[in-house]
Amino acid sequence: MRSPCSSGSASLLMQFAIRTDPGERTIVAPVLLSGNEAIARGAWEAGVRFGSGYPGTPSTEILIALAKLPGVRCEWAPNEKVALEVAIGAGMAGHRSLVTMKHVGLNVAADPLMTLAYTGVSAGVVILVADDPGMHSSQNEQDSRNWGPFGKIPILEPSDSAEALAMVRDAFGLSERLDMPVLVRSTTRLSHGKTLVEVGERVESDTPGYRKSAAKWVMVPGNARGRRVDLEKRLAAARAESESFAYTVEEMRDASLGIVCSGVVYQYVREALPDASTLRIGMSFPLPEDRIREFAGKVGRLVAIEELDPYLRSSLAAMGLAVQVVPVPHIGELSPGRIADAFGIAAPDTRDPMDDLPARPPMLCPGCPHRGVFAALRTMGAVVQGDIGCYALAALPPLSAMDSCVDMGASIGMAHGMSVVNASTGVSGVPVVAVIGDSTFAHSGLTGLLNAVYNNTDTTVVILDNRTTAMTGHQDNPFTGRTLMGVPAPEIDIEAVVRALGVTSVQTVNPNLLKPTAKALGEAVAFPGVSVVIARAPCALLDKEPHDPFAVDEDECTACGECIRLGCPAISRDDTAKAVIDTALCVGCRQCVQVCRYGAIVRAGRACDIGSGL
Ligand SMILES: Cc1ncc(C[n+]2csc(CCOP(=O)(O)OP(=O)(O)O)c2C)c(N)n1
Repeated sequence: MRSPCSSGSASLLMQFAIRTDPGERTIVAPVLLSGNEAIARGAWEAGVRFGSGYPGTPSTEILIALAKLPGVRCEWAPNEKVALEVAIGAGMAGHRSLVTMKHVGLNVAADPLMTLAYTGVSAGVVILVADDPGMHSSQNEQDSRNWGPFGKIPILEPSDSAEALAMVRDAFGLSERLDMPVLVRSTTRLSHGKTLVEVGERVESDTPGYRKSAAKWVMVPGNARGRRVDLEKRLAAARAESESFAYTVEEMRDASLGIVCSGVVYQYVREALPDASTLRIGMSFPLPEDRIREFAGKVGRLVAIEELDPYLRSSLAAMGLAVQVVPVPHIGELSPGRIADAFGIAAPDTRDPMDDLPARPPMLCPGCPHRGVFAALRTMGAVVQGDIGCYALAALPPLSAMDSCVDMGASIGMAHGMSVVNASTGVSGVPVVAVIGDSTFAHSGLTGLLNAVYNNTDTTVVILDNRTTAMTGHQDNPFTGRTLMGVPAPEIDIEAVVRALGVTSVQTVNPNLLKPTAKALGEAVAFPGVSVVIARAPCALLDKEPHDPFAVDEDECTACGECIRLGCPAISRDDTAKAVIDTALCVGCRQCVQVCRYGAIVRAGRACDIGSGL
């Protein structure tokens, strides 16, 4: 497998797939696809006509790729719960539907998910959930296989791009046969790694449209009890499907060691333990217990190797099998080297080339408009309840201007909770401020704001409106005025939304202008009640206009470090501790110009002139 990388375009996916040979026959050549591209292709080949999701690494590219394929409508939903509900409705109306999200997104979608197992589906509904072992870009790591037994939902786990395509393609038929949603679990390496894939043709599905059935769709207690019993029958059918599932593959080699594994871990096992026999599980819920017993009967030592939770090991032990415990880590991402270490054998050459690179802590980009807000909040000494987005980087030095980051939307609730306590314990003078991005506000900030207004505290909310969902790669959201299909959409007015939620103190500022931003924040925290500041300036990466860079006039620089404290990657110190600006990185946002009390930051051309004595 290649190391994680961003995916290519879906149109390439179409072009490379089909070509003509010298005899003018159409042939389908293998193509190199990322797991995410293969998932999109598999859904498309299954005749999927609707896709919905919310961005989240490592799942984001799936829906972007699917949206570029013909005959499919794809939508970004404001959050994962809505995405799933929309897909349930589309499936109910007869369109095969794919829903995509990252692992934490499934927590948000858990409410409809848990009842969807009861109702079942009409046209197939497949939920693609991408886990992030090792937390490359997540606030926690979760093993989504646990949703299988918890939610009583079949789970498929592809081990490379080819299987991802085939399993997703087949998952829709499985969903319809079982009358159940099907969950496909990916992980970062599968989603972003690339392997060869044989693509096929699209087969239009002919699932019927909506048929009224209150007993199936109206989950009031009287009906839900009946569906709960019925669910057991459907689970029994799922167990039978698991036993004959084509993507559960036994490979007998040296029978002294038998490894049960699933997903991308299979690739690591093959590399680390090439002689071991393997049982690669394609459907990890319900497990193919007969096939596992059969495999266990053929091997000496039986070991389960898996990423994150001991899901397989516990299941095998619960089946009464003598599964041995090998200390493979259950925290973080696995690798062939980590598996070899756990078995006490010399690792193949599996050193990660990244190990030799110097650490490069993530930072807000040069010219990021979020920086101006955090510079002001730090000066105010505010307690800043943070949220999830690029702006979480403001928690790192030198800005160090964020006090929490828990989950999407948490900032407003946490700020309100702290304000409740501060008011009752008489703590005053320390402003409590929530900061939340535009996409995150749409995702789950609205209800937190409604709560703060309803329960009335002195809470200030800063909405960092950079006109995009930047952290996951610039996806549109309800406030940007464009859909995932690239067509104009109503541009929802944040000010109007905030006022409609009952906020009377609403200001909009350009956060690149530091003084007006600080003034607005000062007024907002002094306001009795809930106040909102909308800090609006486009993400620096979206601004394609060339801007003249700035440079430091070394004669004027006093090495005070004020500009350094902005945490701009373009600014560093020279060996005399004076500031220097890398003009190749500087985008000319002027934030540093505004904090320099000595007028030492000037247009790059002028600094050169001064430096050369002209
Ligand atoms: C429940 C959940 N869904 C998705 C994500 C992935 N994710 C992290 S931040 C973010 C949105 C960031 O956009 P925004 O709030 O506008 O801030 P920006 O990055 O643009 O500053 C997303 C989609 C997540 N961490 N948790």
